[in-house]
Amino acid sequence: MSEFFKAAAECSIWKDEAGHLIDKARKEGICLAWDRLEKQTPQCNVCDMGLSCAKCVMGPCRIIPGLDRDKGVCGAGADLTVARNFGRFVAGGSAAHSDHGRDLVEVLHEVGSGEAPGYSIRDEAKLRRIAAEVGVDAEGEAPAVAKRLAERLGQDYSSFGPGLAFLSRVPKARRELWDRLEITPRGIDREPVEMLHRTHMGVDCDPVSLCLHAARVSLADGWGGSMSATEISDIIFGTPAPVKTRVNLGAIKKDMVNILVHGHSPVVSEMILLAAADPANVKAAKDKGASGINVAGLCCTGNELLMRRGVPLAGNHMMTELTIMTGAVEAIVADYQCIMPSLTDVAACFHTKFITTSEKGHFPGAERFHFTPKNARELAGKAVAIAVEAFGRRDQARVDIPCEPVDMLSGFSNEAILGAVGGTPGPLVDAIKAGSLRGAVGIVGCNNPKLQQDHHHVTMAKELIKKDILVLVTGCATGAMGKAGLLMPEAAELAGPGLKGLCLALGIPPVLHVGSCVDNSRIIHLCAVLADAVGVDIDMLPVAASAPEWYSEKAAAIGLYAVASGITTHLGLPPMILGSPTVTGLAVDGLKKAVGAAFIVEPDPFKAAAALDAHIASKRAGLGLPAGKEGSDADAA
Ligand code: MSK
Repeated sequence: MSEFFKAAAECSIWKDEAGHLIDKARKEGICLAWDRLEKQTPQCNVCDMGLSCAKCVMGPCRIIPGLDRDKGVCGAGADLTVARNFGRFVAGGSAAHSDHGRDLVEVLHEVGSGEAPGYSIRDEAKLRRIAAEVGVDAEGEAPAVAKRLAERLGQDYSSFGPGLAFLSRVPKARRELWDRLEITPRGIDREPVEMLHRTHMGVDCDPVSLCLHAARVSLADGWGGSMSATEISDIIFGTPAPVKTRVNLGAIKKDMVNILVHGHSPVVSEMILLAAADPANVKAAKDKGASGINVAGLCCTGNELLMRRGVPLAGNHMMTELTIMTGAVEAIVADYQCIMPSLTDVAACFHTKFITTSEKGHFPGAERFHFTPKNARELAGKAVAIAVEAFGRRDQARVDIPCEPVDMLSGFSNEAILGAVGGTPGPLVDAIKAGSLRGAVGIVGCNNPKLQQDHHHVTMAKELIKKDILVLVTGCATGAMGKAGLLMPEAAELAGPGLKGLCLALGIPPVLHVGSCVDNSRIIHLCAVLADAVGVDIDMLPVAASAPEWYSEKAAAIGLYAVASGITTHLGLPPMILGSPTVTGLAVDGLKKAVGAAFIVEPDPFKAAAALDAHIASKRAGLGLPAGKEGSDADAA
């Protein structure tokens, strides 16, 4: 093992980081997610199968066919009950991402209107490029272009606009398939609202129809709300380019005022970053005895700052409570999504201030600000001042930061990936055709306390890169890969010979960090670009996706839009659909006939990686490509 991997391994082992602080919490009587899971176990098997329904007050009903309870009071059986529940689950995830996208559309509009002090257009070239792409006049002053682009993308949320702007990116064959199946999304807001309508008692009673509409809902997210969130964030805050940074709890600094930004939107966290660098605030921190102000990220807000600014990532989903357990966090500044309500309880056990910033995200016990583009700069200063004040109340005897941070590279936007190979997809396609790059897998998503966090992400990535399969990573999988050292060019030594050669030639890692949850839109867009370059539909490409440790509704929406876009997707845990043979059959098989891709559910990461490898091999064979260098040097080592 090289010195680099020794350093990563020393701080990547679960017991030395998470396990250490879980022990500390138990000694101090502080309850964490793992303890709550234990108290909830055994969990309800009927709910787990998707067979419970609480959508009307004739119920709640539990469908248990073996016990002569094969229908709910309304007459819905197992298939319909599961399909209704799954449809609403996907709608929740799609709505969350897309409402995040709406916030970006609104900020872009206010930037264009001159009503967002502190914000600007950092990537004017991208602004004009995207405007031209979606048919907006790209000439003239940048603010005017920004306003016009925001108005155009805002129309995507309505049913009465010209249609989702980014559908033009979808390969023609896929668009025609969606039209035939009647799953082309018509409006970002319309599809999840229609799902709520369809799943009201007495509307859509066909489980297959509901599942197809769930696909439509998810596509409105992937090619609509999430894609707008990604592209507008790049325009306002800058398109990511490779940047070196660091990851793990060591991103929290013992001698500094530590502010952790948590949630998903870059709109607030970028302002916190600016305020933390303000000399007046730094002086105030020094006056309190700190050496300065340190901002680090959590979850996907962390990913946003990581990608664009190289701000270190303190932790992913299952590390959020544990960051507070270090005793060195002065403030968590949170916007929305994936923020455990328990954080206010854990924060109350320390000097940590929990600050919320979104009109939508209320947490009793938190210090509450309502950030808007107009007041963001001013409120960010106040939030930083609260953190500085809290430093004075820190009990240094309770500070316990168990490891040193590990180096990682971030910033692999599609522009950066294509830029690294000369600006066009041609060299990537050539590498795939030659077999030096056998394919690519996007490993995405969360942690789940039902699994040992990070283990499944890392195992799958290591297994895949050995087989010359490039891994793209987003969201909370990023922290796992970073801690394992897989996001540094040195990790090429773990890859098969073809991928290793590519990484060494380009100076890139075999696992590329491409962003946050909404940035999975980068992956589907890149697949569309590659499909067009090869001259096939997306489902023919040697690509796949995986969410080994997922938990959230958003992850379900991502998985479904990937599948509906033609990308076979692995899930490490099954969704709550196993009570329906029809819905389960569709997910793992029937969708393949409809959209050319399906879900693979496999908890064992080694078996899952083998299944994705076999899938990629079959896609290569389908394109008449050589098998590639399976059984590589790294595999044999
Ligand atoms: S934050 S959805 S735990 S990736 Fe995007 Fe992480 Fe999953 Fe939330």
